[in-house]
Amino acid sequence: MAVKSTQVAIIGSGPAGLMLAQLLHLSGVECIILERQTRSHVEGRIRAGVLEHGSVEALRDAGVADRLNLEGLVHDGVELAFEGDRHRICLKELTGKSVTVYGQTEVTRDLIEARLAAGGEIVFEAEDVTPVDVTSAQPKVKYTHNGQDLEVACDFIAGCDGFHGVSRKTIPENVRSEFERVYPFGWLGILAEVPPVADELIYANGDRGFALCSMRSTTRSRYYIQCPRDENLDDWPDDAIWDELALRIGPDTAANLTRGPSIEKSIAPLRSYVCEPMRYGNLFLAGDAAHIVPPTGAKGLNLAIADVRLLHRGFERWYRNNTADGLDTYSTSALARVWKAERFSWYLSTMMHQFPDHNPFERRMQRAEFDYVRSSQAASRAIAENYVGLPLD
Ligand code: RFL
Ligand code: PHB
Repeated sequence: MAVKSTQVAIIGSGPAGLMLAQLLHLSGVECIILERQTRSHVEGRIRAGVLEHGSVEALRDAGVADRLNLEGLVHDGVELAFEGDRHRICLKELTGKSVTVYGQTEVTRDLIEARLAAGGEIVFEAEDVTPVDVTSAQPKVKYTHNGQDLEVACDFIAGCDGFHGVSRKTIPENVRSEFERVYPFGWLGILAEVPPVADELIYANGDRGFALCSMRSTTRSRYYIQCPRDENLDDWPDDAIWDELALRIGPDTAANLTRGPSIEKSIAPLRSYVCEPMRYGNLFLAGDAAHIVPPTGAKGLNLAIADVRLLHRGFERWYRNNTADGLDTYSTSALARVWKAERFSWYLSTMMHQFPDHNPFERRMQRAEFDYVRSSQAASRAIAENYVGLPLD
């Protein structure tokens, strides 16, 4: 069996794995990325759209923000709407910070380009990737590529392989604790080459359910509507999505809605999930491999970036200063931040969706929460500071 060796083996080339590889490269630490999918599949996935202030800074510091600086749309506010009433959260005024609309697809492309330009390795279409001996000082990752059995010998493994990856399952069940809430609905998303309905994002809760108006650029819109968890995409021709979206955002906003053929449509179920701890021996989990948030708070991609910034600090201290302290505190420090993002995502999801099992009391609670946020600068600021992103530590 052919054996390669490196310092850090990274499983998964989503934003977590790619960003970690870029940060390690800048620190002079060797790594190899093993990715199950093809490059075009990884670059074609449509997912997140909003970058926190700290994520933008991190991408700049990592030297991968040339296009982000040119094409990213800086948003100083975001709108919440409840049964036709509207409230703008003034992010910039309340926190001094903004968010940037720049698709995860673009972040991924920029990071892959930077890695390949630096001569770094990404093994696409790696099959049967399996971490082994993770509690020993010489862990390995076995995999198959082009029909050949291969192995990477390393000091550490970074499990950045998303929610359905293999890394988390390597942690024995009696060692890991899992915390989960599955929501009784999903988001049906549509991407279209049409100008956005408004300059800023709108999160709307109405009688017919939640809707989100987002965008990728001034000419490309991304919209979502709440749908039953087991909804079938085939039941949603484009026209039906546009009609439903228009009803949910109300006539005033819908007057500015431009419709067009979908470039992409998908359904994502909503889930909150955390695995503790995020370390087992010399295996470290980062991003969706360790936690999932419902997309309402726009936190998933940002948490992935925050995790690998912390993990990179740990590796840097190990290789530069010969100390394990950053690696030893990684799981605890990352989880402290993860739980706050879980809370915010759960809170906003709970306020902004129609729950099939809610009774009129719970609906009134949502209304009261919205009215309180609208009337209180402190409550609006609490939303704003979470939305632009909490400090790394
Ligand atoms: P990823 O992106 O899932 O990448 C994991 C990578 O690992 C690979 N992989 C394997 N490789 C080798 N061997 C195996 N056995 C493997 N198993 C898996 C996969 O092919 C993949 O390439 O995880 P990562 O890097 O942790 O990044 C997390 C983010 O992708 C995710 O949190 C966000 O997309 C969530 N999210 C949003 N986050 C935000 O911050 N802001 C948003 O506005 C936002 N909107 C969203 C979202 C997610 C959505 N969906 C589709 C769930 C909107 C939606 C609709
Ligand atoms: C997106 O543009 O895909 C998006 C924006 C904000 C969210 C979730 C998704 O909260």
